[in-house]
Amino acid sequence: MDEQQRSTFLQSASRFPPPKGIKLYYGTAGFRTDASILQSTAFRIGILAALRSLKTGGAVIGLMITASHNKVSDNGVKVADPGGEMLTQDWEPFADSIANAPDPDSLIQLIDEFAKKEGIPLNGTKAAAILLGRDTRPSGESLVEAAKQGICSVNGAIAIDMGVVTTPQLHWMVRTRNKDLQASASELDYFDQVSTSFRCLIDLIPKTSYHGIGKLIVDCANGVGGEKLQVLKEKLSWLDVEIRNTGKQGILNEQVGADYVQKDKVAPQGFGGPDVGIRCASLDGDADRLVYFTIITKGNNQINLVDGDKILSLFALFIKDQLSILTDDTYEYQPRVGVVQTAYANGASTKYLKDLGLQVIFTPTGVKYLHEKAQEYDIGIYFEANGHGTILFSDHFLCWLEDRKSTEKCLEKKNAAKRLWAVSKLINQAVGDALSGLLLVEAILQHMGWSVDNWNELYHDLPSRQLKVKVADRTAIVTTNAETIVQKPPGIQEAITALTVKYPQGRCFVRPSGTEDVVRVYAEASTQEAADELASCVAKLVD
Ligand code: 16G
Ligand code: ZN
Repeated sequence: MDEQQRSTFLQSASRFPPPKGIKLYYGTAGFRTDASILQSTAFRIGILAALRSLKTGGAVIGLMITASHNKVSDNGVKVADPGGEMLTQDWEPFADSIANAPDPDSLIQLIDEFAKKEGIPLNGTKAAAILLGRDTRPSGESLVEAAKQGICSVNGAIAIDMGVVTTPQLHWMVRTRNKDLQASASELDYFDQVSTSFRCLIDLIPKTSYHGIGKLIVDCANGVGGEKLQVLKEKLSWLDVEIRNTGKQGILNEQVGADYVQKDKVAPQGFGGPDVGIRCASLDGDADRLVYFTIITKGNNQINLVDGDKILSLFALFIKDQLSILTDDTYEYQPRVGVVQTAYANGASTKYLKDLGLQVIFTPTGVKYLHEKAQEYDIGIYFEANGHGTILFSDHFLCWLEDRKSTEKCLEKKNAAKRLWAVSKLINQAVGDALSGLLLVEAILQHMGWSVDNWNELYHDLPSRQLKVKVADRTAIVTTNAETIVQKPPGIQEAITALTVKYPQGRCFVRPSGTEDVVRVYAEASTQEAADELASCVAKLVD
């Protein structure tokens, strides 16, 4: 790097000293910790994002400031690659090392070495562009400012601030700007695409089978999803949706939101007796997770949870139905459909999907792993039980579909092609998106004429239990086979297996969390008592 670049880095980096005595990690989904110690990380990851843009030939890169479903005093920094997917894992070690560089000199040295190794030009001859977004956390504004300073300290790099957006909106804008060369893909374009494709799916519902399915109430976790859903509601004025927990009163993620509802299996704040039996949904704080639920009885907050596995099952069923209208076994082109889950997927969902004749693959926890696997298919559908997931369509499949859509003579087949096309436009192919996912669920339920109970009856979840165990060093546990087998320390897996076989339909695994300093235990069995007992016995093994 030349002297001018070095002195720019020196000056700007000295304004953002790192916190003392704290080690920061990129983690499963970027850096995430107390917002008060993230200034230097936001600044440094701004630099990384600019380098990433230079490395990818000037592609637009995303930088999102969010801590998702964490408490409001936390925040986080994560990077989106040119396709809108998570930052390539090859760059995570570099992210860790620059975040932890103790002073500006060592930071500059690390950047210099990395840029040389990766062949990244730092002389200002190439342009770089970073889209910035943040959720509604009060700390977001100053962290975006720090990130901007990092970006602008790299020769040739510019920062484009998209303001307060959902995480999936930012990923979508990055993907759309790079892929469709729609240089200006904005939030308005996102709303247009999502609402147009949703309307298209509704218009394609055969009139004979159309049934109203009643009101939907949405818990927005007191986060960014509330104001964005309001925009969609105004565009789709006939959609019967009531929006709650928009953040005007309650606190972000506090006893609200998809993570709370899914983990604790209770209704969020602001929901109660009058809502019994009504179809409800919860988004998380940055609107990339979605679960549905119904309140069972008045007077308590117990719910029937319709989790990510069931959203996945609904999507997979719809896609399979439409594909089977379009092609039969003798058809020359058979699109490859893959369903991707993690070990947290309820065993009953996996059985349901396999019984549908679908190929089910498992990956470790974390969107980056599921997304990567789903990309191997013509249609890759992935979901975590926690409600994060999406559908990916290969370019090859979309070309074929476009052709079928325009040349098909049979109206039924033409409509099936149009529906799949609309799904590919509605669903956010960059990353799981609670808003577009919610509209797809609503469109499919309307298409099927299904109530939320009909949907929930697709299969019955096996009873399960999750526990957290605080241990001295969670990294001592090393897993393999998509986190289902403990490799280290020796002996633990044998003990888990010996306990598990005692329970009918027993399944159990342990893994170190990627976001908290705990080991997580998951157990499943034919009764709730058995699942609880298995989980607590295994928790004692790792304690
Ligand atoms: C993050 C991941 C989520 C995963 C969770 C696991 C992304 C965008 N988010 O929230 O996919 O399920 O971590 O947390 O990748 P854990 O490792 O603490 O169980
Ligand atoms: Zn989230």
